[in-house]
Amino acid sequence: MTIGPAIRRLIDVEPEVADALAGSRPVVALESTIITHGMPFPQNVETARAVEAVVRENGAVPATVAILGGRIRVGLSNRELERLGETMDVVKASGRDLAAALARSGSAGTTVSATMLVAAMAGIRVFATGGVGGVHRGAEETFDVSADLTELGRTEVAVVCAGVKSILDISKTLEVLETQRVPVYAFGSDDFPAFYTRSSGLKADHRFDAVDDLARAVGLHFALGTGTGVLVANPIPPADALDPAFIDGIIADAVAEARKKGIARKEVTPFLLQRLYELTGGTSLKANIALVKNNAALGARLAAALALAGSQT
Ligand code: PSU
Ligand code: MN
Repeated sequence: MTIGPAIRRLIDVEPEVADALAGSRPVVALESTIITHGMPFPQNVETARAVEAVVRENGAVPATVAILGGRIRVGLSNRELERLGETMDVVKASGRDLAAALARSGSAGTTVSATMLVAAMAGIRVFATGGVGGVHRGAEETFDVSADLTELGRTEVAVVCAGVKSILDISKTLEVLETQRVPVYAFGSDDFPAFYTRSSGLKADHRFDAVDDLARAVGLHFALGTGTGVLVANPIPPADALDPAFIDGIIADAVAEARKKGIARKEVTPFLLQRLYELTGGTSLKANIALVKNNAALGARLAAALALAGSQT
């Protein structure tokens, strides 16, 4: 994708973020569907702020992406984060919804797919979140495959996540990433993590134990001009991980309920996330907050290592 002045005119980049980018200093993009549809108020706003603070503590500038009042925004103020988190009925925008949200002068939380797209337009290479979308269970019937995977297959951004939740079919998700030529790098583990737990029981393609080594691989992936993103899978810290039997049972119940109710398309993931929160009595939320912060720290360290490597070449 060529990012010309016409596209830049549609994006408002916060001055601090713009300065950092102009000076090739580390910036980490953050998504906002996690705020609007991924967590309840007020923990969503508290987490969004805490995550920005973690990015700063680890040496990078945070750039939360959202659509506010018909403008694509890269970097939000505290007040704007709060308004986004407390407003009910904000739209969930994946990449394909961006133009319609702008045309209606609306506001929207951006998913991983939309945030990757905007990050690439703004020149941001690293993006941290909790979990990415993937291939849903039963996709052989429903065809429900998240646009996040398609985006990873065509947009050069490294997405740091804690793997994917087993609300998804993790094995099929890894198959689609392989098909799309998206490398999966696990940090400090041989296994691909399953969000609430450190292992999905499936291996990641590559393991890196040091941030510098991870940054080398990510930097080379982009230098090769392969045109695809990178999925960095960072397992939840051991102290915050949930018991697999406990969470898997609850996930199975939530998935069955969604199926029974005929929930489809973009409603599926928000429905499941909400039910997990309710059925675990908030335990899932605590784990979720811990792993997002952990990913924000790794994202910032990765962005810093990439910026340093860039300044030495
Ligand atoms: N998975 C999570 N938490 C989230 C999401 C997914 O554990 O908040 C959000 C992200 O914004 C992701 C989106 O990009 O849901 C995927 O939605 P869908 O499955 O409809 O593509
Ligand atoms: Mn879907």
